[in-house]
Amino acid sequence: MNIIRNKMIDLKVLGDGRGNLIPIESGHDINFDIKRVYYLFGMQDGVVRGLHAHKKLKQLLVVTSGSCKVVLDNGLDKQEYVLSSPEKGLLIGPNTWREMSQFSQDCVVMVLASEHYDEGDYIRNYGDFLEYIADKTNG
Ligand code: T46
Repeated sequence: MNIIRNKMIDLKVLGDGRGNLIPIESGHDINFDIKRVYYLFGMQDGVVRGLHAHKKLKQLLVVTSGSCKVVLDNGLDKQEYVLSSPEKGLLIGPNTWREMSQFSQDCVVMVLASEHYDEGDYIRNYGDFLEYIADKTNG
């Protein structure tokens, strides 16, 4: 059902005596075209973000500073990830409920997205998400 599998990927680090550089290119490092970039920062203690799924959107999350926890849920199973390195990216496909929490004070989450912003692509109610998945699974 997911066009891309949710998974953590290693990003290619180019480094020299001046520091590090990580390029992320469509078609090379990720298998979708990047139409939008946004980033999350300034999260307070105890905050939970996400709590929604997307019908079509594919994304790569990179925590460029600090750390946070991400729980991904396909309606059957949940998988927990700790993002704490700018050298890792979490690929999230469509039809995946996500919850982000435990943000460190210095956390910055950069997101590369396959589509422009479209509120119509969001499923923001968990019950609706489970129904949506059940409908897809049953044909
Ligand atoms: C996701 C996680 C990781 C826009 O106007 N344009 C945008 O490109 C985005 C992403 C959001 N917005 C508006 C919509 C809301 O009024 O900004 C506000 C906050 O968005 P939201 O509550 O959806 O933020 P998060 O952190 O819960 O979720 C965001 C993305 O929306 C979502 O796609 O996967 O980050």
